[in-house]
Amino acid sequence: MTQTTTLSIAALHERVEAIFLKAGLNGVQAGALARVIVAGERDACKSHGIYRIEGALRTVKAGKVKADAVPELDSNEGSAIVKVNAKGGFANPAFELGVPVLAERARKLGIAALVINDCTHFSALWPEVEAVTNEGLAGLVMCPSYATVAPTGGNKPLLGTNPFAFGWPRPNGSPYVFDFATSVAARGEIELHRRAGKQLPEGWAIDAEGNPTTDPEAALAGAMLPFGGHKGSAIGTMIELLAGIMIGDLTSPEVLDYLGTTTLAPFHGELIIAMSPEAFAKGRPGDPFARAETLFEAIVGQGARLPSQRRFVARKTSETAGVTLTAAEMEQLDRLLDKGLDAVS
Ligand code: NDP
Ligand code: PYC
Repeated sequence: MTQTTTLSIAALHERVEAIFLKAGLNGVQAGALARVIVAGERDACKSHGIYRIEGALRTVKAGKVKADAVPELDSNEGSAIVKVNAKGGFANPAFELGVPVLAERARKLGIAALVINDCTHFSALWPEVEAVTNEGLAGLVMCPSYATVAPTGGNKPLLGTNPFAFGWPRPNGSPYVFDFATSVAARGEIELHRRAGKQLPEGWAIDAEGNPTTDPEAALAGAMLPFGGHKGSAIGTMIELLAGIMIGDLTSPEVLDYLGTTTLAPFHGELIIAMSPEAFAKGRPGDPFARAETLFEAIVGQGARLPSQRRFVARKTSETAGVTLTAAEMEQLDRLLDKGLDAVS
């Protein structure tokens, strides 16, 4: 039987934060990174859990992210556009700094956007979209990545896996949240298949010659495919436009040029839009939250499940029983804590 260890969420957080502090990150960076990585493990999202620590440390060691960055808020008084410059650090502390002002502005104006510039982003988007729904607001979050996805009809990496997340607050329960890559799968999933020696499902990727492949190595050397053919390709392109070009930050091909590799976490910007359902529905019949519940009940009533329900079930289990890690994962955490940046190449 494989040996496992179960840790409380707080104990796992303490370990992960200690790893980042040992690696030279300042408190604001280490705390925010530990929160998002532990949330990934807690919610059984392995592709953005502790597996991401090494990539973050490699990026620090390569000098492509500033370990001591302190994000700066430009609240742009009265405007619907709030900006945070991450100052070359990770996106997560920049988001934490900007979200209270974003929420205050969206409640006042009905809609507001948070623009994060000059950040390294490796995490899932649902923690951010849930921070918006926790404020009683609907949220849209998106960012580019690096050129790893061929546009539909093409055969070379150009678009990023460009994640896209949406959240709707529900007064009496967990929010409605979806969050996915605009490629068939996140790149982290391909890497996890490679590490496990498993073939990919068909339709995820093409090799360097443009032929379909199920070999993770060939897929990493070739290109991933957008989800839903031309539809995912267009949404991925929209994200390059809105969360790259429109906010004056890097697009996925520019990120790859800058980094020269996909083994480091990507450096670019991020766009978060918050909307007040009450403000949009004002003067129209019906309560938007009650009407949304009717829609959700109809979906579930057909036997379908709402996105994020798997995560919320996993979260409940972790909150009561803790997070279970394999012996290899525990060894990885111990090694990273012991050796700091010397543990990564
Ligand atoms: P998945 O395909 O695993 O899941 C996408 C969403 O669909 C989730 O909200 C999931 O909910 C939901 N879902 C899955 N199956 C069903 C179903 N049968 N019925 C209803 N809903 C369902 O996501 P991806 O692999 O595309 O992305 C994984 C993560 O990677 C995301 O969090 C994304 O933000 C992150 N990512 C980050 C990038 C970055 O640059 N920072 C780049 C690319 C991806 P549930 O979780 O409950 O199953
Ligand atoms: O899983 O595709 C991915 C990814 C890219 C950058 C961060 N996550």
